Order: sequence, then structure tokens, then C-alpha cells
Amino acid sequence: MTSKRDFLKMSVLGTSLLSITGLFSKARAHGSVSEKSTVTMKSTAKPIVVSTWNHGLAANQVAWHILSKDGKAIDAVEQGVRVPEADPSVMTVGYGGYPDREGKVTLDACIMDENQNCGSVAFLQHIKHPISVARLVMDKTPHVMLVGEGALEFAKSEGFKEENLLTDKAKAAWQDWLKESKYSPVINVENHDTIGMLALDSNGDLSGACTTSGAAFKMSGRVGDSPLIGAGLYVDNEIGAATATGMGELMIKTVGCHLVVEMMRQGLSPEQACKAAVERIAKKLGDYKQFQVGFLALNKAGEYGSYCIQSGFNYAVTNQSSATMHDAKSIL
Ligand code: SD4
Repeated sequence: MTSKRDFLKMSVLGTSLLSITGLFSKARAHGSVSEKSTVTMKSTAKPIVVSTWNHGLAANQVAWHILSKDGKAIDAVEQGVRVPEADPSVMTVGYGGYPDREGKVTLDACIMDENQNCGSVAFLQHIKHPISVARLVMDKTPHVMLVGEGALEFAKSEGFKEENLLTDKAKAAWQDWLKESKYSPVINVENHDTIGMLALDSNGDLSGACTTSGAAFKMSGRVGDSPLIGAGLYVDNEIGAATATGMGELMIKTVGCHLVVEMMRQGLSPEQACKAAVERIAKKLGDYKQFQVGFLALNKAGEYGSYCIQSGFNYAVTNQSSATMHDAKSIL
């Protein structure tokens, strides 16, 4: 398997990097950016899709297929994240995901469109594509979120088939964990590979999706940030969108993705906004050094950026000129 720090490049063209020594007047007015700060702004034209981790590249490819034909961002992000959901080699999303400590694979996902519509499922079992159930919660119900049995019944009523999502490999890892009983997660390696995807379509509309099997060997019933609008994903079509990966409890405690979008509203670049959210976690949560959290953001102009606690978080960017992997900057 490719290391997360590997730089993958699928095109020779690459992404243009503009180094801007900026006067961010709005941000400065809020005291969030120093007057002489130099900021890396990654600029590209729409459409564009960005997503977390190495598996984002294959997911982006499917999303790009839709975006490049002037399809809608909401369809692109749903179809894109279905790729790792169905891939058993991705052991942190959908089919093949690590189970909880009872040996059950329980999935969390949410989706949000350009009109502030959103749908979410949590603690969903036996359904390979939670993101598509979340999409139907958004499209067909008066609610935002369904959990557990209710989410499963809804999925079945919409024609989803129940499947065994626990692969032999994931089962073996769980059995090892039971034997060890002193397991502690390894940052960036075992349980931090949620896919969060953000897209800006040719019409200029933003959408996002996030889907995960959550923290490996979590307590039964544990729900992370990924299905929670504002924590693991947020989209405001006037401003931008953000998604998160890592230890979900930290994003929930700070409503991290909503914070990133609000920081962009104040005038910060996507990278600055992600950094500000990571710094908020560092300021408020004393134990942050033990965990990884990575934010990824995309604004209305198609500019993107990221920031994380520990080095090692990377993300995939696909636009008309390239499909590239980028390493996020970190505060530690
Ligand atoms: C969670 N954020 O459930 C997820 C875990 C993860 O990349 O893998 N994030 O907390």
C-alpha cells in the first residue's frame, strides 16, 4: 500500500501556486491575520474537486467524470465517495472498514448541497453505501439525520440490500485487538482515513460529502464527527466548504468545519481558515497532541487549502489540468 506521505502525480501540468503577500483587510479587521503575513493561495478554475487522503485520488476521478460534463457538485461528491465505500482495501470507510469492539461495522456519513440541504446517517450497519442513504434522507425525508435501526429500515425501504461488511482482514485485526487489549491507535495509520470530499461545479455551486467506518474498535454506539453537519462537513454556497478527518471528538467539541467556513467568511483563505480551526483545537483541548485532526477547505473561487495537527495528512486535488496529492501543513 502506498504511504500516505507519498506524493502522487497523475499529470505533468500540476496546480498553480500563487504566493501572495497580502493585505487581508477584512480578516485584519477581525484581528485574525497579521498585516504582513505571507500566504500560499492555491488557485484554480472551476470545476474542481478535493478530498482527503490517498484514496481521494480514485474517488476524485469518478467525481471529475461528472464535473467535467457540467454535472452537479452534489452528484459528483456522492458518486466520488462511493469508490472507497466499496473498496475493501480502504479499511476506514464502508465495506471492509474496521469494526467496533463488538465486531460490528457501523458506518457514519453525511452530504450537503448548495441550498443548505443536508442528509446524514449514523450507526448504520450492513449497508455498503451510507452516503447514498444520506442523500436519500436529504432528498426524500423531512429530516436531516437517521440513526441505527431507523436508518437501516429506511435504507431497506429504498431498495438497499443488507450485506456483511466485515471482511476477513478486518475481522482478524479486531481479533488481534481483543487479544492485545492494550491497543492504542497509531496516528495517521490506522483509524484516520475518513473520506471527505468537496466540489465546485461549472455552475459555481459547492457541495460536500463525508463517509467513514469511524474510529477503529470504538465503543458500540459511538458516533464521530463525520455524520454531524458542522463538525465533519459544512457547506455554505456563498462562501465555501470544509471537511475533516481524524479524531472526531475534537471536531465535535469545536464544531470544526462550521468554524472553518465562518473563518473564510471573515476573509481568511482556505488554508488560513483550516489553520485557525486547528489552532482553536490546540487552544481549547489540552490533550490535542495525542491526536490527529486534518481540515480541508474549498472556497467559492475554487481556492483550496488544508491544515492538520500532526504532519502526515494529505489530500487529493483534481481539476481540468491535473490530479495531484498534496501534503497538509501541520502545527506540530
Ligand atoms: C471519526 N473522523 O469517526 C472519524 C475518524 C476518521 O479520518 O477516520 N477520520 O472520528
